[in-house]
This record gives sequence, structure tokens and C-alpha cells, in this order.
Amino acid sequence: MIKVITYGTYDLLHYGHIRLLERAKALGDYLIVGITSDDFDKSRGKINNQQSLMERIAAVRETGIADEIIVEEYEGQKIDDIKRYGVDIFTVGSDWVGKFDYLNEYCKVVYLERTQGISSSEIRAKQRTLKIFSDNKRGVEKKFVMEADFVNGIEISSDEYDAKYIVSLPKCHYNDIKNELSRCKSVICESPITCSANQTKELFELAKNNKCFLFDGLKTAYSTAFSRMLLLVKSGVIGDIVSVDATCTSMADFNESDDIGNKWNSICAWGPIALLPVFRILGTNYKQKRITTKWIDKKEKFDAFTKIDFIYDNAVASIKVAKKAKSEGELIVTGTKGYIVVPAPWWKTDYFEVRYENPQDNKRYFYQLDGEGIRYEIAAFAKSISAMKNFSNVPIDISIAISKILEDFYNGDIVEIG
Ligand code: C2G
Repeated sequence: MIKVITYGTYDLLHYGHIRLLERAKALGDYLIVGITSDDFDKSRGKINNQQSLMERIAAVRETGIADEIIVEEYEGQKIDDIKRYGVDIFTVGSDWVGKFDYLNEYCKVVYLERTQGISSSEIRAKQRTLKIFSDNKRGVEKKFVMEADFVNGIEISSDEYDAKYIVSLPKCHYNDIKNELSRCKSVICESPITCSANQTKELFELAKNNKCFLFDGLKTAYSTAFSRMLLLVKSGVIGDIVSVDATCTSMADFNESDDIGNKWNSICAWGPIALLPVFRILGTNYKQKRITTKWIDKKEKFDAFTKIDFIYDNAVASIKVAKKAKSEGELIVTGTKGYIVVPAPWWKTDYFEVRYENPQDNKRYFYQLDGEGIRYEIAAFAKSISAMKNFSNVPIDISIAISKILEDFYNGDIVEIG
């Protein structure tokens, strides 16, 4: 029996894929098809899959061509599979000519002519193009516009649009977001959504009632390393969590004479990001909190440095944020069996360590992160709108809890230093 193996993403299965599978099967008697996992695709830059791994597997299975379906999850797996399954022939489309010649050491390599005129990305692009408004004036917007280029079916527009990217000052967010949601335009807004828990709650209700989406723009929530770290914490690898400590600082590029009222202060610029791991790991039902702030300009409520301490039933947490102070931008999760270190800049990291008393037990994790996570956030936003299903990685209760912290900060529920 001649065993053939081929691999692919097989997103939005089309006749180009099917022709490949048919010709692959014809090369032998038994065809194994390796479907790439979502993580593996993300790590190799394919972030636009519309279908989940299970949907892609089901579609290939329904063709009845594959005798066996496996999942491709890591670089180099092909060699393992060829040995494990006793494969005689590896085949793939001619768009990969030369890329897999190294497999000749293990089996015969055959490149089959790619079917012209059809591809998953063309199908995606033909689906409704999502026009996102951005007037691309500020630095952070330039990054957003650049990152949007990596997402199929997205067009940045400065006139008519379907959805809006909002990066105005936090004090303007409520009206800016409400204005869009009221016209059934979805919004992705740089966090915080607003500086009031009730206003944020109201806006998510409005989005739901108007059948559109409100995304809390926290790019860290879309980093694979951050998501995997959360899963490890939840799975108990470091025992019960007793403390979460997050630090985010940057030296702001302005001086006191600037119009400070038109700048994002420390608590708004960094608070939402620093609060994300605290609320994702320990929840939003803290028993006590204390906000300690050092002002640059008290009248404008511009903080140079803010520390927030939380007390929960069985744990504590702290965040330190600053735009006019420097510290080590790391995230430490302390557990009863060990701890997790996400090194600086943890909010855009692709790497973390799980550490124990015996260093020999330590484990290190790496997950490719392209573009700080913004392209994955935009892809989730676009997918939500096209599928009319929410793919946001930021739970609404966390957005509301972040707004509550800001509300207390602006209401003066703080301890001042200096
Ligand atoms: N294909 C084809 N004709 C097309 C489109 C795709 O012959 N018009 C072939 C590709 O060459 C590939 C298979 O169909 O052999 C699946 O294509 P994709 O789903 O785009 O996945 P791709 O990432 O190209 O798969 O590591 C190998 C890769 O995973 C190959």
C-alpha cells in the first residue's frame, strides 16, 4: 500500500483544494491530510482563517477523499509524521516548490500544479470588505493602520465607513462611541471604554441592542503568550494564586509646559493594560482597593505615577503605572507551588517562564507575536462583524471594572503622595 501525506490550512474549502486532494490521493492508495492548527497558522503568519480547526477538518472529511486526518501543530512535524505513519510520498501544491525538498531524505516529494484563479484569501477578500474609519493622525493610529494591512477584507477609510477605530481622549470616549453605536456602526476603542462603570455598561447594552460590536482595544488580550499564560494559571500549574503584580511604565515624550490636558495620563494610558491580568486571573470582585497617586498636574488630574493595591478573599494584587517614572515592566503571578514571570515588556511579550523552588523544574514558553497583537485584535473585530458573533478576548465585566477604577480615580477616591 502506497501512503501519501499532504498538509494545509483548508480554510473556506474550494475546488482548488479539492483538486489537490484528488490528485494527492491518485498518487497512492492511502491519503493522510494534515490540517494546520489555529496556533500553528498564527505562528506562521496566517491570521485570517475564517473557520476553526474543527470546521476545517469537517470540510475536508466531507470530501471523502482523505483516508485519515491529523492536525499539524508545530514546525518540523512533517518529518515526525512521515516516520510515524510510514509515508511513501509527501505532496503539496506547486506554490511550495522547493520548500519541502529536504523531505526527500525521508520519502518521495511531489509538487502538484496549483489551481489558478482561486484561493481562500481571494474568497475572504470578496466577502464584504469592512471599512474601518481612522483619520490616522496620531502615532498609535499609524500602528493600527499598518497592522490592518495584515488582515484580509479590511480597508482603512477616512470618509464613508462601516466601523470606527476610536483613540480620542478617554473623557471623549462616551460621546464618541455612543455617536457611532447609535448609528449601528461597530467600534474598536483604545481602552478604557469610558471613565464611568455605568456609561460603559450602557454602551455595551447599546451595541447589543443595535446588533453591532464594541471592542475594548486591549491588544495584550490577543497575544497567544498572554492567553496561554492565563490557561496555565487556571490549570493550577503554580498552585493557588496569592498575588498578581503588573508594572507598566514609559517616559512620556512631553514636558510640563505642553498642553497636558490633551495627553493621556498614566492611569488611562497604562491602567487598563495593567489591570487586565489582575482581573482575568483574580476576577473583578475585590474586597478592597487603594489608589495611590503622585501628580504631575493635580488640576488636570494628570498622574506621573499611580499604584493600585487590591485585596481579594484569598489573594492580593498590585499594579504600578507611570508616564513620568521608570520601573521594570514585568508581570509576576505568585502561586503556592511556583510562580510565572512574564518579562518586560510583558504587555507585548511572546515569552514567559514558569518557575519553581527547584530550577530544574522550570519551564519556558514562546509563542510568536507579530505586531504586538494589534493585527489579531483587528482580525477578531472583523470576524465578529462578518460572523455576527462576538470574538472579543476582553470580557465585558472586565471593561466595566476597568471603567470603575478610572471613575474612582477621577472622583478623588485616592491617596496622594508628593
Ligand atoms: N492549493 C491549490 N490550489 C489553490 C489553492 C491551494 O492547489 N488554488 C493547494 C495548496 O498548494 C496546498 C493545499 O491546496 O497544497 C492547501 O492550501 P492552503 O489551505 O492554502 O494551505 P497552505 O498553507 O498553502 O498549505 O506546510 C504546508 C502548507 O500547510 C501548505
